[in-house]
Amino acid sequence: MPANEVILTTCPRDCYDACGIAVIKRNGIISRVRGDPNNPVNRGSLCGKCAIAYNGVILDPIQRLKTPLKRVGPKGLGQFQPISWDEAMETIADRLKDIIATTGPEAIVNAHYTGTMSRLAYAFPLRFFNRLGAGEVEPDTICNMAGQVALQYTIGNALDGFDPRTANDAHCIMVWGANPSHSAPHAHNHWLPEAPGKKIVIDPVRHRTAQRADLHLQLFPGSDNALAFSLLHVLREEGMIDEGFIEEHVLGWDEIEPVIRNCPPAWGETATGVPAAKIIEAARIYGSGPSLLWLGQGMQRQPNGGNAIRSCAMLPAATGNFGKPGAGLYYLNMDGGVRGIDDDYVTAPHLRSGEKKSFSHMELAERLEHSTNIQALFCWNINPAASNPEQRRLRNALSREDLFSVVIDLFQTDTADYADILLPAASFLEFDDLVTSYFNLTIAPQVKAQEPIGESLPNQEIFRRLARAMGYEEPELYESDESIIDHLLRGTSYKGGFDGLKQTGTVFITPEPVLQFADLQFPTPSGKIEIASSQAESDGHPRLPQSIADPRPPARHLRLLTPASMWLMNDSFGNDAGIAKQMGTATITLNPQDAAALGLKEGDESEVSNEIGKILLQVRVSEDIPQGVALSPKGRWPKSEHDHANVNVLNPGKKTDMGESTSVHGIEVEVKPVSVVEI
Ligand SMILES: Nc1nc2c(c(=O)[nH]1)N[C@H]1C(S)=C(S)[C@@H](COP(=O)(O)OP(=O)(O)OC[C@H]3O[C@@H](n4cnc5c(=O)[nH]c(N)nc54)[C@H](O)[C@@H]3O)O[C@H]1N2
Ligand SMILES: Nc1nc2c(c(=O)[nH]1)N[C@H]1C(S)=C(S)[C@@H](COP(=O)(O)OP(=O)(O)OC[C@H]3O[C@@H](n4cnc5c(=O)[nH]c(N)nc54)[C@H](O)[C@@H]3O)O[C@H]1N2
Ligand code: SF4
Ligand SMILES: [Mo]
Repeated sequence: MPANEVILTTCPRDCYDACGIAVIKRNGIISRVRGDPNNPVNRGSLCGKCAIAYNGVILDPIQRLKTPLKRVGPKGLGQFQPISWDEAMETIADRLKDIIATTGPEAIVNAHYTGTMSRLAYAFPLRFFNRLGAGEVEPDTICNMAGQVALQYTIGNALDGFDPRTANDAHCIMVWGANPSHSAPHAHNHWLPEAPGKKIVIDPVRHRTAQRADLHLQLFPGSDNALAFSLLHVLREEGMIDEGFIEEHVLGWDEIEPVIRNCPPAWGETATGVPAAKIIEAARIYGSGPSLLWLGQGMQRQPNGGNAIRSCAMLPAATGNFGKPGAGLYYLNMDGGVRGIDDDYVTAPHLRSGEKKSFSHMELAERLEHSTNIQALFCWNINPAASNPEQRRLRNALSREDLFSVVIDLFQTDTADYADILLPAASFLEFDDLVTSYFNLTIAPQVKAQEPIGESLPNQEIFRRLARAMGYEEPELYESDESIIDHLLRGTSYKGGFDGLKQTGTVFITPEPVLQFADLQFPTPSGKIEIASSQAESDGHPRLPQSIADPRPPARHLRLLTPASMWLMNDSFGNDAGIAKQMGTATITLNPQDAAALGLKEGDESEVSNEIGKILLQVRVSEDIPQGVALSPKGRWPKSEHDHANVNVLNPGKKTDMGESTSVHGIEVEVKPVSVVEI
């Protein structure tokens, strides 16, 4: 073994960047996990959170789960005793067989999401659940389903956006409802500043990307629809509409145009809070494209988030910003399309005999309350006791004695505390896999850099063992990681195999930027962009996007935004001491005028409450937040916080207009000084 060794791997977190990582080993032991200096995206640095956590909690044998555990105390208290893998697998298999025999497999529910996004650890376990016939909590309803449905109606494809490399050809980049400075740090640090075009940010919060933009439109949350209509009004007035493109490729412009005519900038100002002059300026910049439109996930986590995305998607449609360099719309860049990675191969849907029964995350707490619905729950790659709405109700439901819970994680999270059987997952540094950024069109290797800590195992291996314990015979359930990785890579443009990828690190799928919708064929029923959508109509939605903004909260109420934290990755790393030190206590940021009206100043303790819960948060005061809005980042571990709660105790879990998805940025709260709170 060489004394010094560098292993190139990739960060598989749920992050736009998918950074290249160099693991430095000395005498066979990891001495440092750092950014790969040759990686084109992150160029040697990691974000602050991963720089700490990948050298902290991820490598910490004290914090990591090391053996399978079985519950010995009351649910929720996290009292466990170690058991062998064999005993764990037998216990789970016995219980599952019993439920299948007495009630049926759909009473076993699979909750999973993006704790890791490496292809196999993210998706291979679904082969097992397909074979089992388990029910599923529809994964994307906790994150981005409203936007997916809306774009599916409008352009027929939510999963293949513009290629970020085409930014060099763009006159304008509009970042609408995303905060790259937190959620895509290297896009913020490199991609955006290096792009030659003008940057426009549309966000209620004046975050660092907004501060650095040429223009920031600071709209009131939930008023994006109105802003889009008003921008279109200006584009029309200024002759910047591409009539020829509309004629050929857009359905419904004639129907929407009369509405747009009634949405002048002055109306837009009233509806959104953005000064009319800025609406005009933004429209002029966008309209003299080619222009890129990045639709963030934040903006669709609003009660009318689907309608907001449909409204915004009219901008590139009306201005012909498709099918040419420097033009396009981005929401996600997933695997299937141009990358050629066959996700169905990994999940093997053919193993399922009946139809999959799934329901929204917004219903999880309610459904879990009843044993007639759910008798066993699997949680892996997800921490719903921290991330889901109705936190108190969910915790109560998870305490149900007759619910059999299996949790798989690297750490003893809040969700893990409710497990009957808790299984230790290996970290991304401990097995080979593939990583694909959902922003850049890349393919990258995840490479084993050390043995799994304790007896922990990759998700894939855990579900192979479980399949064996269930007595399943389908060979798909036992296919090796190597074989799957090899198969997936063969479908892509990269021909060097996994061994080649390990040497090179991240590769782009083509040498030149991919042109989004190059043939201007849109995979909608008509083949055109459907501003007017019969599909939407037959699903019970309006045929056209609606121009109305959400009503402002009633007096003394604020709209609470809880977006990505700079220091946490969703609900991961909340248990890292270094990160806890950086973050300090949980805060709520208020506009100075709201703070003054509420009798609050910087550093005060406040009680933040609404109809479903309350939480104590330390007040920060900042002009970066508009009046009527409050900001408290997501992702703290409830069990490390006061009263075992994070901001999701305030989330009633109302569904969005489309996709039964989360409207977590649509919460309304009251904020009071703690001294006047009645005890
Ligand atoms: N208030 C509020 N709540 C939100 C949001 C918000 O904006 N505001 N955003 C929502 C969104 S967008 C999302 S995506 C969700 C995400 O919420 P969570 O699902 O809680 O997110 P993560 O922290 O990404 O991952 C969950 C767990 O996966 C574990 N994990 C990591 N790698 C592995 C692995 O290889 N195997 C296994 N078995 N486990 C692993 C991590 O340790 C972590 O405990 O939160 C949602 N909740
Ligand atoms: N550091 C860090 N990075 C992350 C994550 C993390 O937790 N931490 N989470 C990851 C995950 S799972 C996801 S889904 C992505 C999400 O990343 P983003 O797509 O950036 O989404 P959010 O962080 O939810 O919110 C982004 C912005 O939306 C704004 N917003 C809220 N409501 C509205 C509205 O009504 N209109 C408009 N225009 N803007 C609004 C918020 O003010 C916020 O600045 O980030 C990923 N990256
Ligand atoms: S979370 Fe994102 S920014 Fe941080 S290291 Fe991973 S990919 Fe890079
Ligand atoms: Mo997400």
